[in-house]
Amino acid sequence: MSDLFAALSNPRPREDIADGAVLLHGFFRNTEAALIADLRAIVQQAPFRHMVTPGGHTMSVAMTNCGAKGWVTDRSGYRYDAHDPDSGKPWPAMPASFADLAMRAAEQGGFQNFAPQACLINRYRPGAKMSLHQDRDELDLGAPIVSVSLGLPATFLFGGLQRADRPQKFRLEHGDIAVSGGPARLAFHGIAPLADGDHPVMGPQRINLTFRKVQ
Ligand code: MD6
Ligand code: FE
Repeated sequence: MSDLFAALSNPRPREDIADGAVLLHGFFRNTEAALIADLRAIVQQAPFRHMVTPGGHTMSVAMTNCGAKGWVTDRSGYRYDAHDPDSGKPWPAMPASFADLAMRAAEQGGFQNFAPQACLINRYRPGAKMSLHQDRDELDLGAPIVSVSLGLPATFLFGGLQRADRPQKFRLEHGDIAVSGGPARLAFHGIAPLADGDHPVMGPQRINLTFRKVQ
């Protein structure tokens, strides 16, 4: 499908959600097959696992990574690490299909030359959620975060710079990309518990890819 046709067949291709944050609905529709094939290969090398927070809670979201650095959490804290702690091996390389998509989406969000070093891959089964948080483990907060949704729809909670700011709700569907940077880079955000369902392409799950410049 051409980008033009995708745009014409999508009633709301672009949704500005905050100063510095935009949702690009249906953005990856024409590159879906390569993206999913590359995702499967990554997960074979570095399987999903439920990590433990510094506070000792096992996360309901299962995670893995690709790229030069991967985000990890354990009892000692959050950090970026070049190695998968489960295997001791470097994380799988970031495929061109991932890096190209992230760069094109960042450009649409107003951020030129985005070169992500890390891609955190989140897997939600029904009931899994992501509590409100800020992404602040990256040294360069001038770079945006690009977030790609696959599979079951989710409710994205997008708040302000204070944890107590009441979040707004946005629907994220298969093919949607969020770009958040600038004044929105440190906004609190999360994902409401995933509803039951069976996605025609991805099955009973939601996968989210978040691309970051780490250093
Ligand atoms: C998710 N996303 O969509 C979780 N972080 O499953 C995030 O935590 C996130 O969507 C930073 C920027 C965009 C995001
Ligand atoms: Fe986040």
